[in-house]
Order: sequence, then structure tokens, then C-alpha cells
Amino acid sequence: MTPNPALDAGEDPRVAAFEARIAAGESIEPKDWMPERYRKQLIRMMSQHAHSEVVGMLPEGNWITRAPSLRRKMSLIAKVQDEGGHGLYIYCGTETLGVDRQELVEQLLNGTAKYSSIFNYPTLSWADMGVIGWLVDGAAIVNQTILAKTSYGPYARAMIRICKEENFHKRQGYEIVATLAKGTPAQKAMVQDAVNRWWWPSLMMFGPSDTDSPNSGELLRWKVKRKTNDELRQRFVNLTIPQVQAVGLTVPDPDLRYDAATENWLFGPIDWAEFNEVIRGNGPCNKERLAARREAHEAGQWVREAATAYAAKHERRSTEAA
Ligand code: BYC
Repeated sequence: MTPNPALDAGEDPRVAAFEARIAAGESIEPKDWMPERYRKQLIRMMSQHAHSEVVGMLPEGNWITRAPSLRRKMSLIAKVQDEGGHGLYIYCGTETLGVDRQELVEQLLNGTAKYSSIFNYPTLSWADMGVIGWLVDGAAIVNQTILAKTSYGPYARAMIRICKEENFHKRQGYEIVATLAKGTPAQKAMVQDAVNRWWWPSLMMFGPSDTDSPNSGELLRWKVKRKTNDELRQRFVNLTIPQVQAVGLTVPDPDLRYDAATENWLFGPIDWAEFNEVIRGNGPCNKERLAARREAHEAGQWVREAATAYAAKHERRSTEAA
């Protein structure tokens, strides 16, 4: 791929050929020609996604030592490990666009890259582990099942595998929620409190409303996104409210009502001022999360050095043997 931004403006015949491939539903692969802007948008979106998976390990990692049973501890460890794997998998996918992973990690650590707003909220009780698995992974599944049909091949394929694991995460979360919801009054109160705190941030995960989403138009045109932020948010609410009712809980929204005409659960206004503060770095835990990532990165320096030395040794040996 030889990017030529000067020609992306419209006179380059490769642009028309690219647009035709997108229109025909073809998958774009790393060695295919693509407009520079398409490449940049994918790097932005995929790297933010990878960062979200890695930062997403922190709120749940916080509860591994306090899980109430060995079974719960094993599931939580496996889930947190899966999130780390998703991050690495998506960083690899991003590298197919010709960007260096080190550069992306630097952007996360110096605060110039975004990651999902949801991970800037604290995990205050064990019930949060259930509610994160259920609502946060549930929201991720709604978003990522559609991304499995995205036009960039490596990203689409990554999503297929990731969604399978997210389904397990969601089920383990819902099982925790259902168990607490039919437990003692104190357990039910604890899980209701967790739903109250995570409900609105989960809806914010889908991004700003369509009228305020600067990237959506371009991403939809290139079939990177297949549905708008609001469409996916509505789908999540429609899927989730029956689950909330099934376990006898409620969501903190006095305006929630079922609209038979559209078959949608209509919800009240989202606090976009809160969302904007969180994505600007001023959420309850932004500073704590970045500090933890920086510390982990520094502490892992020797591992990266050892892995590089090991790879170099193997390369040398295989060259000598050849
Ligand atoms: N948080 O034009 P818009 C997970 C930013 S991992 C922070 O609508 P776009 C999981 C947006 O980046 C979940 N920032 O953007 C992991 C843009 O800023 P820039 C992560 C947000 O790209 C572990 C600006 O707002 N999932 O689920 O069209 C455990 C304007 O927005 C957020 C993904 O990353 C947000 N919530 O649409 C459990 C999925 N929303 O970059 C679970 C892939 C928006 O212009 N990403 N912004 O400075 C996407 O699907 C899309 O990028 C988004 C945003 C729907 C998130």
C-alpha cells in the first residue's frame, strides 16, 4: 500500500475502485490499497479498542483476591486474562495497518489516546463483577457482533473470536447477578446498587448520540461501522430490559417505558456532560487507571527485553542452521 493523501481527494482512480469494493461488500485486506483516511480511522478505532481491553482488566483485576469462592475466582481470573488477550490480538490487527505497537502504547500512556469511558468508574462491591460481566460485556457483544462484519478483514476476524469469549463473560456475570438477586435482602440491595451505578455508563459505551458523532458518517460509508451508535444503544436496551425483569431488578430510569408501536424500550436522557468529562480524562478513576498502566509498563520493561533477546537468539540459531 502506498498512501497518497494528495490523490485521496477524488481524482485517484484507486479511490473509485476501493469504494466499489466496499459497495460490493468485499473485505479489505492489509496489502490492498486503501485511502489514507480509511487507514487512519481504523488505526484510531482499533487502537482505542485494544487500549480499552487492556485498561478493562484493571477494575475487575481489583476483585480477584476478594472473590467469594474458588469457582468465582477461577472464572474472574480467566475473564481478566481473556481481556488481556483481546487487547494483544487487536494490537496485532492494528499493526497490519503499518503502525508500530510501541507508538500506540505510548499514546495510551501519555494520555493522547482514548479508551472506553466505562473503565473510569470504580468497582465498589463484589456485585460489580456480576454487573460488569452482564452489562459491560453485554454492551460489548452488541457492538462487536456488528463489528464482526466490518469491512477491514483482520478486525472482522478478530471480533468473531472475541465475541465468543465475551459471551462466556456475559454469562458468568449474569449468573453472579441472578444468584445475588435471589439471595439475602443485603445481597439483593448490593446488586441493585451495582445496577444503579453501571446502567447509565453502560449506555454511554456506545458513544455520543448520532447527531454528535463526528466519525460515524465516514465509518458507515466505508462499512467500518454497520449500525449507528444510537441504533446499537437501543438494541442493547431492548435486549437487556427483559433480563433485568427476569431477575427482579430495576434500572435507574423513571422515563423507561415500552413503546408497542416501535417495539422499543424508550429510555430517558443520557447525561452527556458526564460522558464528555470522562472522555476528557476527568472521570472518577481516569488518573488511577493511567497510573496503574504506566506502572505496569515500567515494571514489564525487563520482560520485553528478555523476550527480544530470546527472539534474537532464536533467529541467530536458525540463520546459523540454514
Ligand atoms: N469512551 O464519532 P464518535 C470492552 C469518542 S472494550 C471513550 O461516535 P466512533 C470490554 C470517540 O473515540 C470496549 N471515548 O466515534 C473490555 C471519538 O473521539 P476521537 C471498547 C468514546 O469511533 C474489557 C469521539 O468520542 N469497544 O467492551 O464513530 C472488559 C466521538 O465519537 C466513547 C470498542 O472500542 C466511549 N464510550 O464511535 C469488558 C469498540 N465513545 O477518537 C468489556 C470499537 C465515543 O475522534 N469502537 N468516544 O478523539 C467503536 O465501535 C466506536 O469507536 C465507538 C465510537 C462506538 C466506541
